Amino acid sequence: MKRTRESTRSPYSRLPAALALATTVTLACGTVSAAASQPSAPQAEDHGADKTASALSDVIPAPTSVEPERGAKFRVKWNTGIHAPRGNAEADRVARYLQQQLRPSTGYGLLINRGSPGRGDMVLSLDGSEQRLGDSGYRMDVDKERLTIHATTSEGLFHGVQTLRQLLPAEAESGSPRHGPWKVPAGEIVDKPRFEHRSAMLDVARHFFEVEQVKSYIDQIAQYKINYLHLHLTDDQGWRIQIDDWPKLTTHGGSTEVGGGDGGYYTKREYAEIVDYASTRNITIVPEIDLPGHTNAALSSYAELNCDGQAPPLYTGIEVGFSSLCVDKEVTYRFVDDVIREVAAMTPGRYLHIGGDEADSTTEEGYRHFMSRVLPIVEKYGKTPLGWHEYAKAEPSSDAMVQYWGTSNSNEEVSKAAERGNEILLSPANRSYLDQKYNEETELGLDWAGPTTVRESYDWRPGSHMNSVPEEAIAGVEAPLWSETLTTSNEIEFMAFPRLPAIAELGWSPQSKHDWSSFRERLAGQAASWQEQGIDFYRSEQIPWPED
Ligand code: NGO
Repeated sequence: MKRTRESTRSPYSRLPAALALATTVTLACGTVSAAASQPSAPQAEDHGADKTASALSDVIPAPTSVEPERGAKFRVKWNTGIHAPRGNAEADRVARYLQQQLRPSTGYGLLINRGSPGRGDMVLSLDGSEQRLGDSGYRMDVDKERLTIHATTSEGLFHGVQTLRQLLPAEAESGSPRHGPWKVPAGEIVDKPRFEHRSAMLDVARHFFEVEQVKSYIDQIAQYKINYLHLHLTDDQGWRIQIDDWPKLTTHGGSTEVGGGDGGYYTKREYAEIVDYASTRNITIVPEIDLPGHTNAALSSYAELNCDGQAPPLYTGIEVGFSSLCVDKEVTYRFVDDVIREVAAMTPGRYLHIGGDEADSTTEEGYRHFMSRVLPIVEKYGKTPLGWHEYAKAEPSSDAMVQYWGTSNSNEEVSKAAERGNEILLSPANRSYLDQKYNEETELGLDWAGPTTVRESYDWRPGSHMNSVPEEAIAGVEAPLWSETLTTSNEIEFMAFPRLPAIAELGWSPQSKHDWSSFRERLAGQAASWQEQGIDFYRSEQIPWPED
């Protein structure tokens, strides 16, 4: 990440010096304003060598179908416009997003027009001709004259724009003026997701991350067509979301983190800012309030929530399973009702995650009783429950979603839940947990389910991963990033890249495109773009990275 605290203990290399220098270069004709509102002068055009590294198929996640054409490439030029359909605010937003992405590096105005598309324009089209693509798919047509992204919704357009970003030279991702030419290979891409639910998770409870850090992660995951960000907002070490009816949750319960740092929390305004920002990146936030275990921060804030009426001290270690709300006290359900009501009111998305994992200090009977009271509360406030797979034993109603986080390929409760009609979200810890070390030498991360190499995170099949859970029951995949050992954005990036794109591909691309040897090549092709974006990543030996 470019703008946040630097890690002092990360074992990975920084940007190569040459690259860091290159980001300060200005164009030969002088500095081009990144905020240009008029097309730049023609002399800003760069007629240098064609740096387009990519072929039309060099995209992650792998598109459903790619048909390259031999013809001349499309070229973004000083007078290229972005054509958006008239009278569609959402499509306009995507057009502005594309403009903002490419202005700083190209220095071009990339003006938005809503009349008839001009020659040489980038066209965003919602012409309704692509019903087969569903709400999320797109078709991209590229020839010398024009680049068109067709979709049925702005979501599809947004996905097409992510593909376009990967097809341009990596320098297009720079935050400062760079030399073109800005070419895109000719041909056609037809693309739509395999699974509806493609999620990342960030644990802001073990270590707190500021709003800007969360936004930065949102930007990073959106480029791989992730459409949900699950925020793990509460745990033993911290309560991170303002609840008006129970203010000490944050003033006391949010005041520390693992290792004893200052912690922090999101005010409702800040949280709304995250939700809104995510929505402009086609990402829905799924808030998690982990219950009834993982609640020491709440128990420490309010003595009455404890069975013995004694508030425990705040906790800054990394053990799990020792805390539980008092399932026999009525105040517990008033508390949960208030919290869920307030969190539901802050959540435009469908799902509210109620945790349910590792409730080792709650009896089996107490757990079922607790869930039987809490699940209807979630529904009362208009949300669909989502929970870690342990909560399946409480038999949530059939529209609830169950998140599998185990390391084996079978789980009876999960199979039964699928039979009852629950959708299953897959985040197998030994495959998709981004907090697991890459190998024994990795300084950051945990290793209870790993270590997990890039190949291991890619080489599994979501459709048949769980015995007796058919593909039809799989909602999608999630890549959780727990933060016991992570304190900076650089560290988040180092654990997420390159494994997050692996999970993103499993969620988006058809099984027929699942191919490790192709994936590792395409992943290597992303490195230059990550460097331009300031993303720190792990240089796994399994990937043929280009030489610096
Ligand atoms: C487990 C545990 C979390 C840990 C994580 C670390 C789940 C669902 N509960 O996953 O509390 O942070 O592992 O990898």
